[in-house]
Amino acid sequence: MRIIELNETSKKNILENLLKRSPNQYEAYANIVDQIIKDVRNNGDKALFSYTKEFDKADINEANIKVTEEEIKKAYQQVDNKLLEILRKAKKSIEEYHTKQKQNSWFDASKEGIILGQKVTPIEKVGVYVPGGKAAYLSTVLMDVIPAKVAGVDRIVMVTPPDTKGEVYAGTLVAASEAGVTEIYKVGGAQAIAALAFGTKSIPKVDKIVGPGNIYVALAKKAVYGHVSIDSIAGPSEILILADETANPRYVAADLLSQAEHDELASSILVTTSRKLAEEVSTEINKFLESLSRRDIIKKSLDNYGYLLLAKNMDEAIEVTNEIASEHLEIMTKDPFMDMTRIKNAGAIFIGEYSSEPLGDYMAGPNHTLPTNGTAKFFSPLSVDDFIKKSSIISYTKEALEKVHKDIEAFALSEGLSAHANSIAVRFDENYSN
Ligand code: HSO
Ligand code: ZN
Repeated sequence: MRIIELNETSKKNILENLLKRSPNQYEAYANIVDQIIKDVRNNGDKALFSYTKEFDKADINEANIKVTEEEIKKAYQQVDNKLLEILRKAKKSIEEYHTKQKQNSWFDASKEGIILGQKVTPIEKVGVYVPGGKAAYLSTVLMDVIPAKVAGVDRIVMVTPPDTKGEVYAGTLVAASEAGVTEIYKVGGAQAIAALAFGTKSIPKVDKIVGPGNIYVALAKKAVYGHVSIDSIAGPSEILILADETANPRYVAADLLSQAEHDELASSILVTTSRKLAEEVSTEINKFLESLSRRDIIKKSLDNYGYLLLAKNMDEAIEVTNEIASEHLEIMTKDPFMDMTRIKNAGAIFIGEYSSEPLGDYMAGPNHTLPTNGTAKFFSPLSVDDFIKKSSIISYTKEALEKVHKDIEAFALSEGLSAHANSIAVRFDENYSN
């Protein structure tokens, strides 16, 4: 893997190159996606079934679109018991972590005659998109559904594309069922997103759509935003490891490779103050590489978006780490907790040499749906917050309103809004008609 010394030019080039991986680069597909959305919006199920025939080569109709209890039972028979146990263990820790995120409504009556507050309400209906077949990560099914359940979402509607026989991958059905989903439809792609956003005879309209998908799904989510809410648009996986001379090069190499295997567009970056570490990591990567089953994908991803970056000192290393704003950040330095306090931008931060990234993908409990492509500068991990909304609460007594009524009236009149002023004044036997 290439070792690059950090300076203004190399930094600029790397940041530019990394942005090429963003789903924002695929606007060219937006026309096709818009057309599919319009068609499903106008023609409902008819369009939905016909796209499913065209793209998934499956015969789906009103009678077989919804996954039945028998299909779920059959799926359980196909899934290994050991895997089921692991799914249950993961579910437990994801549930525990997300339960801590729950926010309560609050009411504040500290001022005379005034009650102010915030009422927290779960979103009523949520759609969860799950990619088809082997592309479906069972861990992601848990990560998308469990926070919605913890938030108290009433109705979770899952969609996933069928195979050519009109069947859904057994693992997806089992993971969904373990997470508590009972309503699953066999549709995928932009057409499924359109159906969730606008509703068809078979598919209920939801309030928010979450879950990763291919570029058509990502663009469709973007296009229906505003009609419904969406989670963030997930780009390819990323890992950045911040390490000094104390880091174990084998661990660093293995962790860089772990994310590179996701996708040819995945990005794996080491930022280090130690040239020796960078060189050893490069050697270790070559040693591991040949034995890994997805080496072809890994090689492409490392060639395109893999870097071993040499910083002059820890200040520079942390500065570039914050600029890249990686989805995953591992810190393997002398004092990783201290260095963590200087990190401003990262989706998830893994501290110390026994906190390798896949721990967070599967078992630790925090969500693995994280901001990518530098969006950790302004987005957060998927959480219970994504599945709630808040209403403000305001209650004044007559005495409390009396103390401020003149001010409000004057404020309203300064904006030329006499009906606003009047709605306050009328309560004190005055009125504004101008
Ligand atoms: N690392 C991925 C999530 C995942 N990894 C699922 C394995 N399975 C998110 O960036
Ligand atoms: Zn992963």
